[in-house]
Amino acid sequence: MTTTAVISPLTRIEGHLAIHTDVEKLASGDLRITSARCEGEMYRGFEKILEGRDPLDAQQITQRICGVCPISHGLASCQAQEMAYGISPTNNGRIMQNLIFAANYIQSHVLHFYHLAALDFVDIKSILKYNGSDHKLKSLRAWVEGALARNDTFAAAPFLPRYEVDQYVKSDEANWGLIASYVQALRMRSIAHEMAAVFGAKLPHSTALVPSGVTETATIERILAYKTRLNQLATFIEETYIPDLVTAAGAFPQYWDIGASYGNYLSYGVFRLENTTGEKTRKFLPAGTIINGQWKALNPSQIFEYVQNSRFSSSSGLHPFRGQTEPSPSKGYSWLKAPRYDGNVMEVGPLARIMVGYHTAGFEWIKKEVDAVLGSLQIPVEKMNSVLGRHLSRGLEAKWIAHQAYNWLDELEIGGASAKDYELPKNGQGYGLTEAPRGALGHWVVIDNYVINRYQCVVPTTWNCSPRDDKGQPGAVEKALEGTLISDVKQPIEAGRIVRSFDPCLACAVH
Ligand code: NFE
Ligand code: MG
Repeated sequence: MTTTAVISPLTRIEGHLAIHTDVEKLASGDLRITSARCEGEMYRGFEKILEGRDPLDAQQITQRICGVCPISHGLASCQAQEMAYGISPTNNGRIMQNLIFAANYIQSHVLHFYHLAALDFVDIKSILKYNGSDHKLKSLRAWVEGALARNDTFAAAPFLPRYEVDQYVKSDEANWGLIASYVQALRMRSIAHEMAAVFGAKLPHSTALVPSGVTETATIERILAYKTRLNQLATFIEETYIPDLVTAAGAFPQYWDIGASYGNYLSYGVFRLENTTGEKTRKFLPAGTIINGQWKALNPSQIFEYVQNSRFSSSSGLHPFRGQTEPSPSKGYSWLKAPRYDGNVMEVGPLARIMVGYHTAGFEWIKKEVDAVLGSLQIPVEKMNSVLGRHLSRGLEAKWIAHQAYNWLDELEIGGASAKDYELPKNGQGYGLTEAPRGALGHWVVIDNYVINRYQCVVPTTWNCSPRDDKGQPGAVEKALEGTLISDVKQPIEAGRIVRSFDPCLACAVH
């Protein structure tokens, strides 16, 4: 017997995503997802908005694609323009860009674990049983009680589980600890935003990012303002985030075996360590691809976007330098295009960065770090291709980036040049490749007669949540859902956990 399970909207992500699955009942009585379709439910049109505008508007306008990862879009745009203008960043400009980006990364990873994904695992209703003396938890309990007494489920959300299933952390003490971290994480995110604003002027959408660097200068006061906040975040990551991650992994060990996708990974590399632009630039986390278990260098000419199953009438299979964005609402099943690398479906994101780094020559430190953690958990590296592997990757990255940010602060030269002067060319083209917190992000710009002629963004969640391509290959999330056993078609929490492990941002994906 075949039936369907639908999650629409999929909450606790950014943007509008629906998940449609076909489910079969096995002879054993188990329910199993046989196929899945990810539907990006809205169109935004940033690529069209940019056409005809001054190229220097792009790093400001594209930041508005998303309030969670604006710095990624701003920096991808700056790098695309650097290539088009034939310029490179200054030393201080590049380092301050890294510091702003590091803060945005930490904010995003903390957001995802605590405020988006954790409620798939934590029994948030246990707050109603709280009998301890922590004043924050007591006031939270009173707030939820009040909302429930008024029958105001809107106010009580997100402190009510969407699904009434017996699949949450069992111990009240463990739940209360995780809920306390949830509350603390809100404060940590605001500290991360302040930290980004030290060199970025404001957050979420930084006004300071420009091709070749930033508009702020490095002063002792700013370095100290950044460092005091970094100290708090680094402590939170080490003493709260990573231990909570280990607690969650220990409570749900089956999720090392659930949610595997193709095992093909793409990373553009992130945090420039030298003053150049392009795929050869040395970075803190490296660029590369893994296809069928084989590491290969990144070749950006292998990126194409397909639209046979997407709501676009554009030609299918175009490289982003020739990309088109022609909406066609009655066609296909998603507002996402389907990016492919040399025809392959690729997973992007923290897991992809870590698996690429794990196999990249010269980055043995990544392998050593990952092996040490997996050794302590007694998990083989093959199981990283899973729900828990994705969560662990995010936590590890947050730790590494926080540590590295101290080095960048030390490298800043007080009062050094933050950016360069340059002439805008009449014609030109360029691309900027970076890694947003959610994965590989590229912007491609073509300039004609001083204005943007074409602008294409290929975004992390467009890779992960893509619909089927012209060959019928399911996207990475669609593939990860196939074969999953679920306990209830009306409450498919298992599917929600898989999709959220990718940290989707549909606002970005449809751009
Ligand atoms: Ni809107 Fe973004 C990140 C980008 S995701 S969050 O990270 O680019 O698709
Ligand atoms: Mg696009």
